[in-house]
Amino acid sequence: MNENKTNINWYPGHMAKTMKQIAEDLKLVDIVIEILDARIPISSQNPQVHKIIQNKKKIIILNKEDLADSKESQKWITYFNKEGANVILCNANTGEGANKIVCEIEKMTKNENEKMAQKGRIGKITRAMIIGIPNVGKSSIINRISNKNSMKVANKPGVTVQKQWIRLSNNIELLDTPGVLWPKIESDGVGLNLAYTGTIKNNILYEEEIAYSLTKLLVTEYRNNLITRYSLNEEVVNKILENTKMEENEKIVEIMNYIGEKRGAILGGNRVDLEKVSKIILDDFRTGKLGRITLERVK
Ligand SMILES: Nc1nc2c(ncn2[C@@H]2O[C@H](COP(=O)(O)OP(=O)(O)O)[C@@H](O)[C@H]2O)c(=O)[nH]1
Ligand SMILES: [Mg+2]
Repeated sequence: MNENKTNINWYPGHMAKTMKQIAEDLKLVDIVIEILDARIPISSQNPQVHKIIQNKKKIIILNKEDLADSKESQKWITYFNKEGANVILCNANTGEGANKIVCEIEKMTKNENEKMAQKGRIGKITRAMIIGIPNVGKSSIINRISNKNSMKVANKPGVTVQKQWIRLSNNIELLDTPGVLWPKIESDGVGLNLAYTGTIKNNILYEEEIAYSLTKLLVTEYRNNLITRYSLNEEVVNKILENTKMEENEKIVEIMNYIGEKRGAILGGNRVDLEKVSKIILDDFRTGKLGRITLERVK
């Protein structure tokens, strides 16, 4: 459970190796539990995941739901349901939602188990594994589950490499190591989403650029969250945004300056410390102090 968090360098050889490992683990399980970040469900999904898991039964966990906009999360649930996945909203920090995993697996396997029982085959163990890109909360969820169910089962016959299984119920077991997928930065938008959430440490973009883009987005989609968090005067904000003499980017910087003034992020000569403001905005977003925010919308 101590796989590298953020700084995995995904090079093709590493991807191939990961793919192979996950493919091997997949042979041992009936159900795949894919963890996504509820704030960025698409950007936090490895686009090759369908290829990797093929037609295994799938549960999608929208994790960090405490940080996401509830009404958008509901839309995402509908979206993934339409794709045929069972969806669970989860906050791995409190464990909320994690308890639904067992129920969901039971629902999914009920028919099959009943059919087997009719043929006299009872006691089949359903096995599941967790997959997802770094930082979406795979380890937190596994920890949550294993604290409650400390009974571990090891060394299945026929399994050469020793696998640790966490027993979730009489007939459900979870592989205790997750499959770590790589994030795929297919577009600037995806790269930014992964940077805002701190999912990837972005070496290409400066923190100020990330904070600038996030502020721009928040000004449009979550203006009240900014106003509330930094006690901004709504009229002042609107005046800046409606100022026809300013370029779009100047307006955003002006909003950041305003936030800096409010937060006392001031350098000598009364200049606003934009580096500090950027850190404040990003940190407040990532820790939920800016409220529940979903960056990716169902189209
Ligand atoms: N707010 C919030 N933070 C979470 C949640 N789940 C995980 N985290 C945090 O996200 C970070 C990455 O979690 P981790 O379980 O290590 O992710 P992994 O890399 O997928 O195993 C940690 O700082 C966790 O505390 C959640 O549901 N809500
Ligand atoms: Mg982990």
